[in-house]
Amino acid sequence: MVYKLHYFEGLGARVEPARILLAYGKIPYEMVEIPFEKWPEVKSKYPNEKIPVLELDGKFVPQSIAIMRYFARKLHLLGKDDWEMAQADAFVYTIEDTITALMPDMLIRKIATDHQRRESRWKPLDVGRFVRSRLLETLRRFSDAVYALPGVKEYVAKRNLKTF
Ligand SMILES: N[C@@H](CCC(=O)N[C@@H](CS)C(=O)NCC(=O)O)C(=O)O
Repeated sequence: MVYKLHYFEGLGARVEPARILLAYGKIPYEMVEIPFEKWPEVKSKYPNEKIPVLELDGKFVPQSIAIMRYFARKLHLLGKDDWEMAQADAFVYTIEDTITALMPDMLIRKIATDHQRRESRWKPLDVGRFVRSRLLETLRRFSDAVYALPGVKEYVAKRNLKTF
């Protein structure tokens, strides 16, 4: 049994935390990388027609946060008590809000149908507001600390993923 992570090719905000957890835990896995142009052909095989998806023994788990929490639980990183867990959850949902706000419309342009593009809830990004926010500083401190962890440091150093 080997875990498989399904996602687009490249450095994706919704899959990278799972890869970092896998690197930290030294958990073996395979990437199933889907080229953008193949996505319309394969999307219906995924439970929510979205990726990332975690596969184990032919079974699928969608939703990036469910996937991250699965590995965080295995690695005892969910928090030592209810309060710490709530704090970790607050952090996760803040990051999720940020990803949603920052999701580049480039991705939409690459994979969406005309109809999806018209219906898209993606709005032009207020980059200035994000850059000035305290959140950015907190995220920077957090990512510096995570990137310095054993396992993660080595993974990040040899990571060679193109950005979308
Ligand atoms: N809430 C989901 C969102 C997943 C999602 O929107 N994935 C995008 C890529 S980041 C996707 O699959 N887009 C293709 C599509 O909507 O057809 C999660 O966190 O996994």
